[in-house]
Amino acid sequence: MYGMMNGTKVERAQGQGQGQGRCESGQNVVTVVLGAQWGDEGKGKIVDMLSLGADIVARCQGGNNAGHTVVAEGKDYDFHLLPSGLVHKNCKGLIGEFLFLIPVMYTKNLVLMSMLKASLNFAENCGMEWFSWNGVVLHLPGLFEEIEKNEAIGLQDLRERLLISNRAHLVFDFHQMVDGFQEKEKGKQSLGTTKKGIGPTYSSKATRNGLRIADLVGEFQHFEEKLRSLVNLHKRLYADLDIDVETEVEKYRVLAERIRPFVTDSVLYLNSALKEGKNILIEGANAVMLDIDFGTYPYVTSSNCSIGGVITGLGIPPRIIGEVYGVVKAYTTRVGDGPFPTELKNDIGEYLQKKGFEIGVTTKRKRRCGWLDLVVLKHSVMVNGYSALALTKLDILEELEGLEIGIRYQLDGEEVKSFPADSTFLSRVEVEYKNLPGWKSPIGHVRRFQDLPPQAQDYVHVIEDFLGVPVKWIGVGKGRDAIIQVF
Ligand code: 2SA
Ligand code: GDP
Ligand code: MG
Repeated sequence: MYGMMNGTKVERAQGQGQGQGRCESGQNVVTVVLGAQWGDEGKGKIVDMLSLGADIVARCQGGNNAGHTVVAEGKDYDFHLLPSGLVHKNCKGLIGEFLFLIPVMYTKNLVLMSMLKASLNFAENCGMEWFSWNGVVLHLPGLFEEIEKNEAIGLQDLRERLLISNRAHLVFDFHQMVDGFQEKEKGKQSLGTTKKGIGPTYSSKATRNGLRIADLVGEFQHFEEKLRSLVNLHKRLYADLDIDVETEVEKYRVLAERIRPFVTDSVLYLNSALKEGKNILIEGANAVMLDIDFGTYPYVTSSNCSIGGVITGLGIPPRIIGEVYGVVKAYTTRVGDGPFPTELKNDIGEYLQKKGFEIGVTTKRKRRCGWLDLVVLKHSVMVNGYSALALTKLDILEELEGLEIGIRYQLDGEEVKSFPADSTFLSRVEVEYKNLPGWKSPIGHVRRFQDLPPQAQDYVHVIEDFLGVPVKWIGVGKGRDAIIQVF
């Protein structure tokens, strides 16, 4: 099965993108899941699904600005620092059986949802570990809060599976306050950040004033000196900053002991795990259009949310990366400020927001909504080189009469050939659309591509043909099983 793009066949080959595999040297490869638009594409759901075949699920960048949802076992989980894969519970007694089952599934290319469901009992008993890697910025009070919240709703053994990189940077409460101040100072030019202190923490990292987990669990006196100096630096910059440094020092004296058991050298750990044949799944946070280099700067977050961030945020060699899955929402959303060429400030935008329940998982802000933008996605494909796509939330379009897909930008009558680096320029472009008919029938129950209405199939083909990348999964509902595996 294939589509065409500039004469290029978009093969949907059996075996392509089957999750974990092996590179030429026989070593296991790492599977990566990345957001292909402005975030909230449904990465959490896809990571949850793929983590059935993973021993390790890791985050490599961002902080608790991210919000990933998993709907499973009748519960809605939201993760911010914890990777979404950990809904699958730990029971060390069954690791052997689980590791045996996965290679059998892969060699026979039978990673169909029915098989996955049949193996659920094993997967739910896997010994999966999860990590916050060096590229992540950690607000430790937020991390423990998140762990406790998830323990309270039944997620077991979280602490036994937790590992933290000694190179991860710490987000302090004053970073979060500064985030708020900076937004206020910007006034009308504000970025609409989550105010989780992400930008100020990455700033401290880049100016080499930041404090890392290694500092915290090292000689506490050295940590205290560095913390006092970082506080003073921020107080000099922001006169209104109200920090009781003595309380902060004592708070971190306690947190140092709480976090110590989980700290590891991630480079050594991950490379050893790969040699031992462990399957590693990386959950990207945020998305390519929020990437500090390739996104709609300055309306971006402060990490590399594209493929580069996986390497710098993990400490693994690039050739070990296997499949790179891009998660694409069937329309576009953006939360926060910044240009959004296909935004719909009308009834259809409102319909998408309501029907799609487009509300920020971290801040509860309404997400802005618009048509699918293939210009954005073309840029995203070039940056990340996806092996296949997961197209989510196709069900949200099911009531619409007619659909539009952005296929070209124009400015002053001229075609814009590359994705604009200048956000002012981007805010002025006009979008050329391809019109498609809607299918006007529910698709939430559909589990095979051929059972989708022909108009919905066409919608998927247009995307594949334009981008030259096959769509491997189609989301038709928020639940774990509401997905079509196309090949
Ligand atoms: P920040 O806080 O410095 O990273 O904000 C900078 C920009 O990045 C956007 N951003 C996000 N966009 C989509 N989803 C995110 N996570 C939450 C979610 C967002 C929420 O899952 O819904 O709850 O509001 C996320 N995190 C950061 C942000 O809106 C700024 O435009
Ligand atoms: P992430 O940040 O990419 O993990 O995405 P979020 O969790 O922030 O937002 C995605 C939202 O869409 C969540 O509420 C999911 O439960 C929901 N979702 C994911 N896939 C689908 C789908 O295929 N259909 C529907 N209706 N909802 C979905
Ligand atoms: Mg999100």
